[in-house]
Amino acid sequence: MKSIFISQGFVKNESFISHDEAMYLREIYDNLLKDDDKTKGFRSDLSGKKTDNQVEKITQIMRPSLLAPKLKESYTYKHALKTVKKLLGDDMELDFDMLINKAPNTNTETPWHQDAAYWIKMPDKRAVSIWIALDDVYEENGCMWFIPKNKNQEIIEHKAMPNGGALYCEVNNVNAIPIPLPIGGCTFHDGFTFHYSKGNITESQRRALILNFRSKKMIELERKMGVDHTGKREIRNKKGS
Ligand SMILES: O=C(O)CCC(=O)C(=O)O
Repeated sequence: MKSIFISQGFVKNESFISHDEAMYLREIYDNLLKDDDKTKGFRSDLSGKKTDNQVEKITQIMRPSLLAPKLKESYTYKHALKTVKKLLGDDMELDFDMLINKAPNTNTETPWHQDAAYWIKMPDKRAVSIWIALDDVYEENGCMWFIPKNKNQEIIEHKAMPNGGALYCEVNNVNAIPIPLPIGGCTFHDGFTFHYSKGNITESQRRALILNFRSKKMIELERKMGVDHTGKREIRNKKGS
Protein backbone atom coordinates (compact mmCIF):
# COMPACT_ATOMS: atom_id res chain seq x y z
CA MET A 1 0.00 0.00 0.00
CA LYS A 2 2.76 2.45 0.98
CA SER A 3 4.68 2.11 -2.27
CA ILE A 4 1.54 2.64 -4.37
CA PHE A 5 0.58 5.70 -2.32
CA ILE A 6 4.05 7.21 -2.66
CA SER A 7 4.37 6.53 -6.39
CA GLN A 8 0.89 7.38 -7.70
CA GLY A 9 -0.34 9.73 -4.95
CA PHE A 10 -3.38 7.68 -4.02
CA VAL A 11 -4.40 4.20 -2.99
CA LYS A 12 -7.64 2.52 -1.96
CA ASN A 13 -8.76 0.18 0.80
CA GLU A 14 -12.14 -1.42 0.15
CA SER A 15 -12.71 -2.42 3.78
CA PHE A 16 -11.19 0.26 5.97
CA ILE A 17 -13.98 0.08 8.57
CA SER A 18 -16.85 -2.33 9.14
CA HIS A 19 -20.40 -1.77 7.99
CA ASP A 20 -21.51 -1.39 11.64
CA GLU A 21 -18.88 1.26 12.29
CA ALA A 22 -19.91 3.13 9.12
CA MET A 23 -23.53 3.06 10.33
CA TYR A 24 -22.46 4.43 13.72
CA LEU A 25 -20.64 7.32 12.01
CA ARG A 26 -23.57 7.89 9.68
CA GLU A 27 -25.92 8.57 12.56
CA ILE A 28 -23.62 11.31 13.90
CA TYR A 29 -23.10 12.59 10.35
CA ASP A 30 -26.84 12.79 9.61
CA ASN A 31 -27.48 14.67 12.86
CA LEU A 32 -24.89 17.28 11.88
CA LEU A 33 -26.28 17.57 8.35
CA LYS A 34 -29.74 18.27 9.79
CA ASP A 35 -28.52 20.80 12.35
CA ASP A 36 -28.14 24.20 10.68
CA ASP A 37 -27.66 26.00 14.00
CA LYS A 38 -24.90 23.79 15.33
CA THR A 39 -22.99 23.76 12.04
CA LYS A 40 -23.30 27.49 11.33
CA GLY A 41 -19.92 28.98 10.45
CA PHE A 42 -18.50 25.52 9.66
CA ARG A 43 -20.85 24.79 6.79
CA SER A 44 -20.92 25.84 3.13
CA ASP A 45 -21.89 24.70 -0.33
CA LEU A 46 -18.88 23.62 -2.38
CA SER A 47 -20.86 24.19 -5.56
CA GLY A 48 -20.65 27.94 -4.93
CA LYS A 49 -24.37 28.28 -5.46
CA LYS A 50 -27.67 27.00 -4.13
CA THR A 51 -30.76 26.04 -6.09
CA ASP A 52 -33.80 28.32 -5.99
CA ASN A 53 -35.29 26.47 -3.04
CA GLN A 54 -31.97 26.75 -1.19
CA VAL A 55 -31.09 23.04 -1.21
CA GLU A 56 -27.36 22.65 -0.69
CA LYS A 57 -25.86 20.64 -3.53
CA ILE A 58 -22.51 19.74 -2.04
CA THR A 59 -22.55 20.33 1.70
CA GLN A 60 -19.17 20.69 3.33
CA ILE A 61 -18.97 20.83 7.12
CA MET A 62 -15.49 21.53 8.44
CA ARG A 63 -14.11 20.07 11.69
CA PRO A 64 -17.15 17.88 12.50
CA SER A 65 -15.31 16.34 15.46
CA LEU A 66 -15.28 19.77 17.16
CA LEU A 67 -19.07 19.77 16.87
CA ALA A 68 -19.55 16.08 17.72
CA PRO A 69 -16.54 15.12 19.90
CA LYS A 70 -17.52 11.44 20.02
CA LEU A 71 -16.24 11.16 16.47
CA LYS A 72 -12.68 11.53 17.79
CA GLU A 73 -13.28 8.68 20.23
CA SER A 74 -14.48 6.38 17.46
CA TYR A 75 -12.61 3.33 16.23
CA THR A 76 -12.31 5.04 12.83
CA TYR A 77 -10.28 8.02 14.03
CA LYS A 78 -7.95 5.81 16.07
CA HIS A 79 -7.54 3.29 13.26
CA ALA A 80 -6.90 6.11 10.78
CA LEU A 81 -4.13 7.61 12.91
CA LYS A 82 -2.40 4.22 13.34
CA THR A 83 -2.59 3.59 9.60
CA VAL A 84 -1.21 7.03 8.73
CA LYS A 85 1.70 6.70 11.17
CA LYS A 86 2.70 3.50 9.37
CA LEU A 87 2.32 5.25 6.02
CA LEU A 88 4.08 8.57 6.66
CA GLY A 89 5.77 8.43 10.07
CA ASP A 90 5.17 8.55 13.82
CA ASP A 91 4.94 12.35 13.88
CA MET A 92 1.65 12.36 11.97
CA GLU A 93 -1.44 13.84 13.66
CA LEU A 94 -4.99 14.70 12.70
CA ASP A 95 -4.95 18.22 11.25
CA PHE A 96 -8.64 18.52 10.38
CA ASP A 97 -11.67 16.53 9.40
CA MET A 98 -14.61 17.40 7.19
CA LEU A 99 -17.73 15.89 5.80
CA ILE A 100 -18.83 16.30 2.22
CA ASN A 101 -22.32 15.25 1.23
CA LYS A 102 -23.71 15.25 -2.30
CA ALA A 103 -27.48 15.59 -2.04
CA PRO A 104 -29.70 13.37 -4.25
CA ASN A 105 -30.23 14.46 -7.85
CA THR A 106 -28.06 17.55 -7.59
CA ASN A 107 -25.73 16.57 -10.43
CA THR A 108 -22.91 18.90 -9.39
CA GLU A 109 -19.33 17.85 -9.84
CA THR A 110 -16.48 18.60 -7.46
CA PRO A 111 -14.03 20.12 -9.95
CA TRP A 112 -10.48 18.91 -10.54
CA HIS A 113 -8.10 20.30 -7.94
CA GLN A 114 -5.09 19.63 -5.75
CA ASP A 115 -5.76 19.98 -2.01
CA ALA A 116 -2.43 21.72 -1.43
CA ALA A 117 -3.82 24.74 -3.32
CA TYR A 118 -6.07 25.30 -0.27
CA TRP A 119 -3.20 25.04 2.19
CA ILE A 120 -0.39 27.36 3.15
CA LYS A 121 3.04 26.52 1.78
CA MET A 122 4.70 24.06 4.12
CA PRO A 123 8.33 22.92 4.11
CA ASP A 124 7.32 19.38 5.07
CA LYS A 125 4.89 18.26 2.37
CA ARG A 126 3.90 14.93 3.88
CA ALA A 127 0.11 14.83 4.18
CA VAL A 128 -2.69 12.39 3.54
CA SER A 129 -6.45 12.66 3.29
CA ILE A 130 -8.50 9.58 4.03
CA TRP A 131 -11.81 9.79 2.18
CA ILE A 132 -14.20 7.33 3.82
CA ALA A 133 -17.34 6.23 1.99
CA LEU A 134 -20.41 6.15 4.24
CA ASP A 135 -22.53 5.02 1.27
CA ASP A 136 -21.68 2.69 -1.55
CA VAL A 137 -20.06 5.06 -4.03
CA TYR A 138 -19.79 4.75 -7.79
CA GLU A 139 -19.58 7.09 -10.77
CA GLU A 140 -23.27 8.05 -10.77
CA ASN A 141 -23.37 9.28 -7.17
CA GLY A 142 -19.91 10.83 -7.09
CA CYS A 143 -17.10 8.42 -6.25
CA MET A 144 -13.61 9.89 -6.28
CA TRP A 145 -11.48 10.03 -9.44
CA PHE A 146 -7.71 10.44 -9.38
CA ILE A 147 -4.96 11.11 -11.88
CA PRO A 148 -1.83 9.10 -11.03
CA LYS A 149 0.79 11.59 -9.94
CA ASN A 150 3.97 12.55 -11.79
CA LYS A 151 7.16 12.45 -9.78
CA ASN A 152 7.69 15.80 -8.01
CA GLN A 153 4.24 17.04 -9.01
CA GLU A 154 3.91 20.74 -8.23
CA ILE A 155 0.81 22.83 -7.69
CA ILE A 156 -0.67 24.28 -10.86
CA GLU A 157 -2.78 27.43 -11.09
CA HIS A 158 -6.17 27.23 -9.35
CA LYS A 159 -9.16 29.54 -9.55
CA ALA A 160 -12.11 29.84 -7.16
CA MET A 161 -15.77 29.19 -8.01
CA PRO A 162 -18.09 32.11 -7.26
CA ASN A 163 -19.52 32.74 -3.77
CA GLY A 164 -16.73 30.97 -1.91
CA GLY A 165 -17.17 27.68 -3.79
CA ALA A 166 -14.51 25.06 -4.50
CA LEU A 167 -11.13 25.73 -6.09
CA TYR A 168 -10.55 24.29 -9.54
CA CYS A 169 -7.86 23.90 -12.15
CA GLU A 170 -7.50 22.85 -15.78
CA VAL A 171 -5.81 19.48 -16.09
CA ASN A 172 -5.51 16.79 -18.74
CA ASN A 173 -7.64 13.99 -17.31
CA VAL A 174 -7.29 11.25 -19.94
CA ASN A 175 -5.58 9.01 -17.39
CA ALA A 176 -8.13 9.64 -14.63
CA ILE A 177 -9.32 6.57 -12.72
CA PRO A 178 -12.68 6.28 -10.91
CA ILE A 179 -12.58 4.50 -7.53
CA PRO A 180 -15.96 2.96 -6.68
CA LEU A 181 -16.12 1.70 -3.09
CA PRO A 182 -18.48 -0.16 -0.80
CA ILE A 183 -19.63 1.46 2.47
CA GLY A 184 -16.65 1.54 4.82
CA GLY A 185 -14.07 1.59 2.03
CA CYS A 186 -11.72 4.52 1.63
CA THR A 187 -9.13 6.21 -0.52
CA PHE A 188 -5.90 7.83 0.65
CA HIS A 189 -4.54 10.77 -1.35
CA ASP A 190 -1.82 13.33 -0.90
CA GLY A 191 -2.05 17.10 -1.34
CA PHE A 192 -0.59 17.21 -4.84
CA THR A 193 -2.70 14.51 -6.50
CA PHE A 194 -5.43 15.78 -8.85
CA HIS A 195 -8.88 14.55 -7.92
CA TYR A 196 -12.50 15.14 -8.79
CA SER A 197 -15.96 13.59 -8.46
CA LYS A 198 -18.99 13.63 -10.74
CA GLY A 199 -22.35 14.96 -9.64
CA ASN A 200 -24.85 12.79 -7.82
CA ILE A 201 -27.62 11.76 -10.24
CA THR A 202 -29.16 9.14 -7.94
CA GLU A 203 -32.07 9.25 -5.50
CA SER A 204 -29.80 8.84 -2.44
CA GLN A 205 -27.18 10.89 -0.66
CA ARG A 206 -23.45 10.39 -1.16
CA ARG A 207 -21.88 10.80 2.24
CA ALA A 208 -18.10 10.98 2.70
CA LEU A 209 -16.13 11.64 5.88
CA ILE A 210 -12.61 12.93 5.27
CA LEU A 211 -9.71 12.94 7.74
CA ASN A 212 -6.56 14.88 6.96
CA PHE A 213 -3.22 14.19 8.60
CA ARG A 214 0.16 15.92 8.53
CA SER A 215 3.16 16.29 10.80
CA LYS A 216 2.75 17.78 14.27
CA LYS A 217 5.26 20.51 13.38
CA MET A 218 3.36 21.54 10.23
CA ILE A 219 0.07 21.65 12.17
CA GLU A 220 1.79 23.95 14.68
CA LEU A 221 2.99 26.12 11.78
CA GLU A 222 -0.52 26.31 10.33
CA ARG A 223 -2.07 27.29 13.67
CA LYS A 224 0.62 29.95 14.14
CA MET A 225 -0.36 31.34 10.73
CA GLY A 226 -4.03 31.36 11.80
CA VAL A 227 -5.07 28.34 9.71
CA ASP A 228 -7.39 25.95 11.52
CA HIS A 229 -9.50 24.82 8.52
CA THR A 230 -12.68 26.45 9.74
CA GLY A 231 -12.44 29.68 7.78
CA LYS A 232 -13.38 30.56 4.25
CA ARG A 233 -11.94 28.74 1.27
CA GLU A 234 -9.21 30.55 -0.61
CA ILE A 235 -6.17 29.94 -2.76
CA ARG A 236 -3.28 29.90 -0.26
CA ASN A 237 -0.64 28.08 -2.25
CA LYS A 238 0.39 29.30 -5.65
CA LYS A 239 1.49 27.59 -8.85
CA GLY A 240 4.91 25.94 -8.69
CA SER A 241 5.01 25.36 -4.91
O1 LIG B 1 -16.07 14.42 -1.92
C1 LIG B 1 -15.76 15.03 -2.94
O2 LIG B 1 -16.51 15.12 -3.91
C2 LIG B 1 -14.44 15.71 -3.05
C3 LIG B 1 -13.53 15.41 -1.92
C4 LIG B 1 -12.23 16.11 -1.98
O3 LIG B 1 -11.95 16.91 -2.83
C5 LIG B 1 -11.23 15.80 -0.94
O4 LIG B 1 -11.49 15.00 -0.04
O5 LIG B 1 -10.12 16.36 -1.00
